[in-house]
Amino acid sequence: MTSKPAPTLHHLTESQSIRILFALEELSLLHNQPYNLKVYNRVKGRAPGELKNLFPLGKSPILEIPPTTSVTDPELRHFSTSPDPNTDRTIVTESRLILHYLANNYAGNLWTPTAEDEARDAYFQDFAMCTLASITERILIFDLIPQVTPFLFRPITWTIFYPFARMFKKDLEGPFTLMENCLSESKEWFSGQKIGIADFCMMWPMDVAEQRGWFDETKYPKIMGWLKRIRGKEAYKIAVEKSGGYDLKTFGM
Ligand SMILES: N[C@@H](CCC(=O)N[C@@H](CS)C(=O)NCC(=O)O)C(=O)O
Repeated sequence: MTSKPAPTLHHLTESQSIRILFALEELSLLHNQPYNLKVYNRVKGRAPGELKNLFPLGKSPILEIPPTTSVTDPELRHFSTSPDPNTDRTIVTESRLILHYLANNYAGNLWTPTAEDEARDAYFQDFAMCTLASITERILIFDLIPQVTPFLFRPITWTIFYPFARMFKKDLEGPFTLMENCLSESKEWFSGQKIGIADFCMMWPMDVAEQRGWFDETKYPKIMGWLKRIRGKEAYKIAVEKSGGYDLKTFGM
């Protein structure tokens, strides 16, 4: 496949941008598609202000498409912004939209599900970004507050917030059971017979849950098998190596 001008990923350490980095590495290894990477370190746990020069929200991932690249998806213009009127670069934000952009413009049919798996792939994309991520993010707040509280006050915040974290962790049981029941020998990916966008989407909430110890692998062996398949991929290993840090226990703090 002929490669296109390299897009640039603006990546924040210890962040969900890892799935875009992983996808770009897959494209680099399998399609010889080059990309540029700019890594930003977290400052007191947050994104540095300079990301706001690219997009007003200043969150990562941000994918910058060089001006020479034609945007085949006209809808994207609507969701993108070009803060510098002198450049015609396209800025793409929102992880799932970026993954779709990469799939439509660089991946050929690499991540296109079979006709039979189309609905499953679409379902698990939304499931990962909405259902699962909203639970993991809720738990994360209650888990992180005691962790970032000054040492002296930590027992107080822990006493207040831990019961909420424990209560919300129970909300993971339903989604995990559904996920476990959907994986099989013939459909070992959330996208179905082959890895696809749903699998990239699922990585972040699952990495958070597993790294922070909210996931019991003995109860959900098929999900653990999926996680190991992802982590065993060359592109994933390279992505983690290049990411500048992917420790979701400490978030680099
Ligand atoms: N909905 C966005 C979320 C982006 C987002 O919240 N990114 C986090 C990293 S996990 C971030 O940049 N946080 C830094 C901050 O809020 O200061 C997406 O799907 O890409």
